[in-house]
Amino acid sequence: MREKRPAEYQNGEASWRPGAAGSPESWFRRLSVYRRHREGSAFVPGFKPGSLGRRVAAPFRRGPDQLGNTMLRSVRAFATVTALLGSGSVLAQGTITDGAANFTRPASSFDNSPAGNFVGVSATATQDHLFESGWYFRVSGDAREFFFPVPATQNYAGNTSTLDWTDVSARGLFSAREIAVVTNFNGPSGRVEKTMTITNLSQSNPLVIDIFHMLDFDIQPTAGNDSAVQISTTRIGLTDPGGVTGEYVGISADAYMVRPFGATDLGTVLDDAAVTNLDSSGLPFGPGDFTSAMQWSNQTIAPSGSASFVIQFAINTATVPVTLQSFSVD
Ligand SMILES: [Ca+2]
Ligand SMILES: [Ca+2]
Ligand SMILES: [Ca+2]
Repeated sequence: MREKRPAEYQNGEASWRPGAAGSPESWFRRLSVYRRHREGSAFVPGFKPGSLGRRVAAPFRRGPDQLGNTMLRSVRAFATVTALLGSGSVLAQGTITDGAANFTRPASSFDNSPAGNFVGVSATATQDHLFESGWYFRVSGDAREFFFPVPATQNYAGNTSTLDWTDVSARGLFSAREIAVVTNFNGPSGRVEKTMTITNLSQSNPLVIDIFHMLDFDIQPTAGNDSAVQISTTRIGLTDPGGVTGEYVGISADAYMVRPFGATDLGTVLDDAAVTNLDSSGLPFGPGDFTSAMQWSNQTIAPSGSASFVIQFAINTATVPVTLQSFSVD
């Protein structure tokens, strides 16, 4: 249930202040959020897409000439978003299921607002406790991070999805495979584990890369009142006043960061034009609208070698504090 945004816009006026309006990245991100609200608006009593649409669209009425070159990318993106808004259909990438628990990647799962749904894991089975969940990377020398684009192939079978990128972002540097598994537990409760394996396409040069995973939990029934604490180094526990709990762990990650949803949240800083390094700050958090990310820093992958990075997120059950090595080289 996408109750987050209506509350966000009511109590989050600070994030809409004029001073924040100059960032094309933040505007595009808000447009993406808006798009998904449109996708889910039928399920959000009281949501008023019209008023929000005017607010979001306002800076674009000034036109690209006044906004500078950096705005052009967002204007193009806006055209894409507008096309999606007009399509009237919501294409899902796929769903994996185990008993009542299921994890879905909606249409916009491989962009700068990587949507995800995680339902069937709380007493109200329709409650969706996940807003966004996605991977980002920064190759050594890059001036910023990048999200993983739509995979070359996607397979969803039972409780497991397998995504393959034969050449991530067509840079000729590395391929990738993500395997995600959803596990149902009693309670109800459930957990998703994602393993991202990066393979260096060069037979002669090491690949030095930073890997990020971003997670925006919206613990229901209300998104904007989540609290979070540090359980262990890169393992985070969340609570909602209604009783639902969450956990997020980056196994053997080097750092985490937690920030409230808004102009400096993790989805925004991992998509802006600057290098971002997580500094394990932001906990304890809340109550507020939680966003978070994990970082594996400066990973060196040998020529033709591979390395794997693992995250888990869970609702109403624990993540498994895996002690297995997350890094391996073939
Ligand atoms: Ca909450
Ligand atoms: Ca950044
Ligand atoms: Ca959140």
